[in-house]
Amino acid sequence: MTASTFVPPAYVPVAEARNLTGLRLVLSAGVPGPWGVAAKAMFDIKGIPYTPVAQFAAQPNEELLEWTGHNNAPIVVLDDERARTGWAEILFLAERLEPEPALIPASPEQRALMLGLSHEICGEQGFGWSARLLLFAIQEEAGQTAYTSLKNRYSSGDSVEQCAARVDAIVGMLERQMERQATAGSDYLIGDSLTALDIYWMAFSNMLVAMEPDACEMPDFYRQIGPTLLPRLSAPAPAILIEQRDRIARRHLKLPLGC
Ligand SMILES: N[C@@H](CCC(=O)N[C@@H](CS)C(=O)NCC(=O)O)C(=O)O
Repeated sequence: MTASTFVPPAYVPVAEARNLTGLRLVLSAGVPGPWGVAAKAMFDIKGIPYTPVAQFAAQPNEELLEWTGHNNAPIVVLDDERARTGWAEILFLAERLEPEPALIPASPEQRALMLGLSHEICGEQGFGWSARLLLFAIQEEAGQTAYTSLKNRYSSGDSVEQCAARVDAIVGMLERQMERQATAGSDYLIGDSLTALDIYWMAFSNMLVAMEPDACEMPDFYRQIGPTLLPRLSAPAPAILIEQRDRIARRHLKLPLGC
């Protein structure tokens, strides 16, 4: 076993997990991958029990691939249902398993806005994808090739400039949304209560400004993502968005978030 495939005590290895029933949640061990942090937070907020299973970031994860057909994280497997990997299908499963607290607004207008903005954070060409590709491009410029395999895994064909422009545009849009909400007297990104959108932003904002160690554990290299990306962006991380995610984490989750 190499250091990169050591299964930390909080996780169950794939070989064991695949023989279990119930909800299995595959997460990148030791790395706060934002899609995984968000999925975990949703199940935790709803009080849905799950078995955490280890994925190893940037590794082939052959056993996982053989079990689920996927090698990245998060992956959610409920009993013998199909493995779920997309942010939206994981959200809808969580709502189905435990409707309260609802993380998808009941009103169709708010629901459409919430899902659209969530795609802008989590989906292809969204904040997370674009920030990650920008990071890989900057690392390549500096002659670092450690993440080349991941770059191929997540390639979208976008140029560095397109990635930076997308990150700028999405962060600006979220900032304006939060300003409108604050003016209306809400401290949530949509409506006047917690939705999945607040959770996605909490998880993904670590790529701009890492949460304090007492709020979210993460390796040092992950804390360097924001300082690496921000000089390539047109503006500093908006304070209103960072304050909002800190508030969401403190109010709705048991801290520190672990990985
Ligand atoms: N399946 C997710 C995306 C998941 C994803 O991008 N996972 C990354 C998190 S940074 C990952 O597992 N990276 C490490 C790896 O690929 O080994 C979705 O499209 O909704």
